[in-house]
Formats: sequence, structure tokens, C-alpha cells
Amino acid sequence: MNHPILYTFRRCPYAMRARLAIQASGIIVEIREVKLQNKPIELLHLSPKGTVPVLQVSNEHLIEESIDIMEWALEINDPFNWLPRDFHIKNQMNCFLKKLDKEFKVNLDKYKYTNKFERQNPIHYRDKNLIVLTELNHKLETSKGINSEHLSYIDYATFPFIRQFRNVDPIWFDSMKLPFLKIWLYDLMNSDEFSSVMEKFDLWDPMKKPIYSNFSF
Ligand SMILES: N[C@@H](CCC(=O)N[C@@H](CS)C(=O)NCC(=O)O)C(=O)O
Repeated sequence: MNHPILYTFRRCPYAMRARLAIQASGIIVEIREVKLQNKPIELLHLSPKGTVPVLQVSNEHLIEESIDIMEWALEINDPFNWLPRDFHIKNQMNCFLKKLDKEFKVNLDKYKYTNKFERQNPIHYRDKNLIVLTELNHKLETSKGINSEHLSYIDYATFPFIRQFRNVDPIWFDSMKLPFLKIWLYDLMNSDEFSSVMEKFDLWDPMKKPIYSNFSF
């Protein structure tokens, strides 16, 4: 293998965070854009759990979680100091991200994909997440990033989910009194880094020439 292979789906927030860290690290990967409804058999053989992103670093090394892909890339090269040096801060960040993936994302999906069997109104789940947004807004009042003076790993791992939450009802979101969070989110959404990892790629076709990441900005 010349380059690690990233199985990805453009609109997936987990895949976005992985692509952002790969971009920051400058590592070139082969991009395999997949369709979630029709995942390639190669991906399912490698990773039967069937989620993206998945990074095949080598024949012996597979990374199946977005946060692990971020850490892998940044441990190789971290030119913007995204990874905290302090072990306790790193642990704190990972606890927050676990909560984001387990609780915020679950509420977000229940808010976004209204399920007729669900007894609760989707607004109930929206408002549950408002608590997290209020906490983030408070943190961002005094620093540029959630956990440091500069944007780092936790910001790039978090914002794709806040963006997805906003997209459910942008008018409502924009009317909320969350001034620091909104500046943080809009800056990230409009950043060159983000546009670059949102480039559209054709679906992976093993019969065609490989596509390599060129996440330049
Ligand atoms: N814990 C995984 C979650 C990844 C995940 O759930 N990705 C979604 C797409 S956003 C997925 O692949 N879902 C499988 C499907 O919809 O079939 C990670 O952090 O990488």
C-alpha cells in the first residue's frame, strides 16, 4: 500500500472530523467515498461493523473510530498543536467527546429524524442538547477554542455535530442567544479548512484510478 486508505462519506460528521485531522497533519490518504446504503464489500470485509470513517493504515493496521483516526494523524504530525500535551487535559477532552458521541448525537438524531413510534416530541431532544450548547457558549466566552486559546482537536471533533444540529432548523438556531458559540461555529463552517475537506469526490470505483486527498487550503 502506498498510502493509507480512508473509507469516508462526505456528509458524515464523524468522517468530517477524521478528514480535518488528516488535512491538518498533511498526510496523504487514498479517499474511498462510499454510499451508506450500498457499502462496498471491501469495506465490510475489513470492518464488519459497517460504519465510516475507517482508515486502513496497512494490511495489519486498521482504525475504525473517528477519534482514533484523528489521534493517529496528529500523533504523526501536529503542526497546529491540536493535541494537548497534558495527559489530564487530553483525558478531559476525550470524556467530553465520548459524551458528545453518545448523548448529543443520539438526541440530535431523535430531533432530526422524527420517528412516529417515538413518544417524545422532537423539540424535547432539541432542548436537551441546548444544555450542551449553553455550556459550550460559556466556555467560548473566554477563549477562542473550547479548551484552549486556539482551535484544537476538540473544536474540530465537535463542530461537525453542532453544524448538523443547526442544519435541522437554522432559523431557530440563529435566533438563540448563544453569541460565542455562533461566532465559533460560523467561523469554522466558513473556514478554508472545512471547504477543503468538503470537496465532492466520485463514489469509489475499484476499476477507476484511486483518488488521493489533496486537502490544501
Ligand atoms: N463511533 C463511530 C461512529 C461512526 C458512524 O456512526 N458513522 C455513520 C455515518 S455518519 C455510519 O457509518 N453509519 C452506518 C450506516 O448508516 O449504515 C466513529 O466515531 O467513527
